Amino acid sequence: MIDMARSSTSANYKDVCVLIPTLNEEESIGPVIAEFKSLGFENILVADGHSADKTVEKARAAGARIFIQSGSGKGQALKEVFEEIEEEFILLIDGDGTYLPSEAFLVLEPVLKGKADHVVGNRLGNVQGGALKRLNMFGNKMINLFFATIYRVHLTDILSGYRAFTREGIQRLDLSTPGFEIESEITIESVKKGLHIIEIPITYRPRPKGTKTKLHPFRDGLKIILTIFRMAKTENPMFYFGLFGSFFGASGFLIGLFVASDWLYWRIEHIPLTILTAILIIVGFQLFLIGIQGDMMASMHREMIREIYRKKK
Ligand SMILES: Nc1nc2c(ncn2[C@@H]2O[C@H](COP(=O)(O)OP(=O)(O)O)[C@@H](O)[C@H]2O)c(=O)[nH]1
Ligand SMILES: [Mg+2]
Repeated sequence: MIDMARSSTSANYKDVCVLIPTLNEEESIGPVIAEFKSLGFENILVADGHSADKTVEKARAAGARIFIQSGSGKGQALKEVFEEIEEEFILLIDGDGTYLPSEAFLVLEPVLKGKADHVVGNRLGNVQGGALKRLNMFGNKMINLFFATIYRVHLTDILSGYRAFTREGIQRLDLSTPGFEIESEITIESVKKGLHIIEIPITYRPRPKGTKTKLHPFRDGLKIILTIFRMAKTENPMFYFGLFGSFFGASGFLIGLFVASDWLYWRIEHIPLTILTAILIIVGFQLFLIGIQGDMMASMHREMIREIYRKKK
C-alpha cells in the first residue's frame, strides 16, 4: 500500500484541497507543505487561527493559500473554511507534523474511487514513540467506546485529525462546535447524514520537540464527551432520555424502599417522601416514554433523509 503511495508521487491532485488548520506551528508547517508539494499536491490551504509566530509567513513562502479564521478554535476554523473550498475532495491534516503526508494517498484513495464519502485515518494501530501518552490513549479508547455505544458504529479513532472527504459530503454536515470537539462532531454528523465512513490505518508521530499541543486533556476531553452525549438526543433518544429516566427511577426506587421498609417494620409514615417517590417514578417512566417516542421519530427521520437523498441522486 505504501508503495502505491510512493508510485503516485507524480500524480496531479488538482481536484484535492489539502486543508491544514494551524495555530502557532512555525516549526512544522513549512516541511509539511513542502512534502505535499513534492507529492504532487498543488492546492494547499492553511486555515490559521491568528498565529502569533511565523506560521502564516512560512506557509505562504512554502506555497500555500492562507485563510484566516474570523473567530477562534479549530472547530470554528474548519466550519468556516469548509464553505470556501471549491475542489471536489478535501484532505484534512494537522499542521503539527504528527501525520505523514506520504500516507495521503492511503487516506484519499477510497474517496477518489467513490468507495467512501469520509475516510478517517486510524492512528491507534501505529502510534510511534510516545506520540500518545498512556493517559491520552486511555481517554481516546474510552471516548471511542462511548461513541460506539451511543451511535452503534464501530470506529477505532473518532478523534483523528487525518481525514478525507468529498466536498459534497462535508457540506451536508451541520457543524457548530468551536474547539477540539470538532472531530467528534464531524464524525457524528457523518453518521447522522448517512455518509459512508471508512477507517484506514495510518502512522502517528510525536510532535516536534519543544512544541506543545493546544489540547487540554481534561477540559477538552470533558467537552468532547459532553458533545457526544448531547448529540445523542436526536440520534439515540432512548440512550439520552433513558439515562435521565434511570436516574429519576432509581432515586424514586431507593427512597421508596426506605419509605416502605419503615412502614412495614415500624408503621412509620413518611407522607412527603411518599409523594416524592411517586413523582420521581412517574417522571422517570415518562422520560422512558419520551425515549421510545424519540426513537420512532429518529428512525422515521432517517428514512426520510435517505429517501430525499436517493431522489436527489
Ligand atoms: N485554525 C486553528 N487551528 C488550530 C487551533 N487550535 C489548534 N489548531 C491546529 O489544529 C491542529 C491540532 O491541534 P493540536 O494542538 O496538535 O491538537 P492535538 O493534535 O489534538 O494534540 C494543529 O495543526 C493546530 O495547529 C485554532 O484555534 N485555530
Ligand atoms: Mg496534534
